[in-house]
Amino acid sequence: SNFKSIYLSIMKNTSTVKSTLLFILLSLISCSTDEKNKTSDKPNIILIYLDDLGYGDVSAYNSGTLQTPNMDKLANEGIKFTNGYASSATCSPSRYALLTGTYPWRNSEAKIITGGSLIIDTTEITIPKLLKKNGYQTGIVGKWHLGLGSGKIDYNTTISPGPNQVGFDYSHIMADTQDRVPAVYIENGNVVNLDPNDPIEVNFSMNRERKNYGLPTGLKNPELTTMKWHHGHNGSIINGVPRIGFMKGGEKARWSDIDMADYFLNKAKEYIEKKKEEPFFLYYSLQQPHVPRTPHPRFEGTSGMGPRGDVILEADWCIGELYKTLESEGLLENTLIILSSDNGPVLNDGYYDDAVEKLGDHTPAGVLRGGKYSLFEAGTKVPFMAYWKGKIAPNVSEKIISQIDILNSISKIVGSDYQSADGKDLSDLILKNEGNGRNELILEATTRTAYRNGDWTMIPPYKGPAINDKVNIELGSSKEFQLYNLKDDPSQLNNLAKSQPEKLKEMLSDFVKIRGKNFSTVDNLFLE
Ligand code: NG6
Ligand code: CA
Repeated sequence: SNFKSIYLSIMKNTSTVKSTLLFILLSLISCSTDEKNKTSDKPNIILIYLDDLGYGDVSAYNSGTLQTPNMDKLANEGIKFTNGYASSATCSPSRYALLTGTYPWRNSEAKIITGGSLIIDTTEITIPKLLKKNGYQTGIVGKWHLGLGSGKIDYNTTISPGPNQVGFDYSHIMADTQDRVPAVYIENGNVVNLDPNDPIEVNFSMNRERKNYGLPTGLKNPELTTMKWHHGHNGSIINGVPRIGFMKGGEKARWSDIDMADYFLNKAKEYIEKKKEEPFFLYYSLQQPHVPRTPHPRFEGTSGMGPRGDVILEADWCIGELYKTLESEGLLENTLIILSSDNGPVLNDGYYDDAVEKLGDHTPAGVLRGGKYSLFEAGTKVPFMAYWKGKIAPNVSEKIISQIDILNSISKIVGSDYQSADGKDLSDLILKNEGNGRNELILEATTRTAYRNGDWTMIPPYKGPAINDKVNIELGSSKEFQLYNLKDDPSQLNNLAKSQPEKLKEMLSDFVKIRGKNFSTVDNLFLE
């Protein structure tokens, strides 16, 4: 080869030739370090996103009864945020905000989806789209829940638009949630294992005559269920689990609930193994611990807390396996991992599954008030951590960070100029624990909004129940203004709205500046 002949000719040495050799060698070395630096400018990025995992469900956040060593490793050896927020207290709006860097209340369609259309406009900038423009391969494995198609979805053709139309080169998803039909996986728009002779039909209409539509239902045939429904979830029974909605056909395509964790993990691992040569972005979106909680038998009984605890341990194991894959592929030093959850915890979300009965001393929300669906802290304050071996030093940060900041931060990290209007570039905070977090943040829960600024949080008055009795969670709605100082009162027990009228006024006015005046269901707000 060329190298060999240069080498050999040089070996017939004179001292000038020797120094030339040295020069060539040095430039080769420096060139290869350049190459390396280049790749670490574009690290692989993995977003691990859990579904309904609470602030107190990770032992790094709440050293209690449930042990999550693999998530703890990322939190303790990376940066652990103790004021990290999902944008919303439910799934679809949070996921919309995560991928677009835009507040979900700006998009009237960003509400919990049940068989609905794609809520991201195909012209919107998303994390995968931005990364694709910057030379990344982009994949999603797991729960989507951002809608598919436009109008009625035909599951028997290639479904579009979906993840592949908003920036993902590769997608292997479940459409909405594990408790909704159709219980099938969809790869790049096509239902996996679909038999054309057994087409899938789905409907979610609660008015129609359900008794004879599709598979037996939880409503009519509760004796066929192995998991009992508590509220909602009385539609088609699949694998003994009654779901939201009704389904016909697609028998060979139906997923196995107990294998779902392994299934998605394997797809995620395969993706990494296939794409490792070039920078990749993987959105690994786990289904746990959302209902129905169906741990693989390997995890049954492992937490002593019933299926909810078991699937958290299962998810933690999956995260450990993913980590091992990165390690054995030699990718850890060049991979940024961000882990968070789409909203806070809930125990009974529609099935009798012992989540309440076997909870014991575990506190899924830690000391926080509320839970999923709530404007109180536990609705949106979630585990939030970033890990990059050799790059991010172990740190705990109390700075405020939101999932809408991930897009802007990633944009900066990969050298792009794009910044969404609502998000902040917090890349220095994430990578170096430097600089400030956010000062302020709008929080959302089922279309209601609240405002955090510094140590304070303000919830304007809302009509509607204070508690959702079915799930037994305080929603944060009250006819009174609420004002809390989170530093002194992280559990939001002392409403200071009456004793601190000046602070309330200031908070309200700052809130309205971002949110606009149309934010409350109570009309008699004394806005100036
Ligand atoms: C609710 C479901 C709940 C859960 C939620 C979505 C009923 C009564 N409740 O409508 O079980 O599926 O939607 O959760 O059907 S989320 O985490 O995806 O937002
Ligand atoms: Ca969720």
